[in-house]
Amino acid sequence: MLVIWGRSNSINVQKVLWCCEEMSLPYERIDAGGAFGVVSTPQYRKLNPNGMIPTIVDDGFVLWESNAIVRYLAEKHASGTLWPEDRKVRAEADKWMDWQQTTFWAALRPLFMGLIRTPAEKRDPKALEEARLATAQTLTIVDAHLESHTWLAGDSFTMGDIAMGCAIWRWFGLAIERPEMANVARWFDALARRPTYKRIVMPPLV
Ligand SMILES: N[C@@H](CCC(=O)N[C@@H](CS)C(=O)NCC(=O)O)C(=O)O
Repeated sequence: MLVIWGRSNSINVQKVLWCCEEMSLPYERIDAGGAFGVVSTPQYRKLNPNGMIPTIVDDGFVLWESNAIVRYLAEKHASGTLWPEDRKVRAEADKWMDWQQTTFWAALRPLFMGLIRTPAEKRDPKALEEARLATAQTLTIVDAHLESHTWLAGDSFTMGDIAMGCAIWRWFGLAIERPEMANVARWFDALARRPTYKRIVMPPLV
């Protein structure tokens, strides 16, 4: 059986869990990272020398990097759905996955870490406000794209929505002021209607 290492409240672990649940793929999850530790042990470092989560072991095949894992699993088990068969649609999905990690999460992470993982007395209000504005600005790109697309890669739900969907809950789930973005809100509502998203991604942020 597929083994997934990582605590369930991690954005990057959630991508993998949600992907599996969308495909009804059975897995065993082992807590690691954060308060669970494990990631610094020599045994874990043999699997993932970065000491990060998630890591998967699939029939002896070890893989880390959340988006690479989602691509691997989607190609293996969900060709034609999460993994679009059309090369251009697949490239679009791929693009949003990379954008989520390199651009969107880079903007949002300081806000998320500041508000959720930092005690109130240690927060830097100026840095938080800068991150809030930078994230809102970055999100206008998604909002404009979703004006003419139902899902990120086009007409159907794909692996691109998985990566960005995990990140967008870190925006809508925060107690912050958010500018109105009708298309992002419509897309988020559609995600929130998926039982798998509700179960894996939408528990309160911790
Ligand atoms: N680029 C990596 C980033 C992995 C990453 O940053 N993981 C975080 C959790 S979201 C982590 O391992 N943090 C240390 C810990 O939880 O102990 C990926 O996408 O898998």
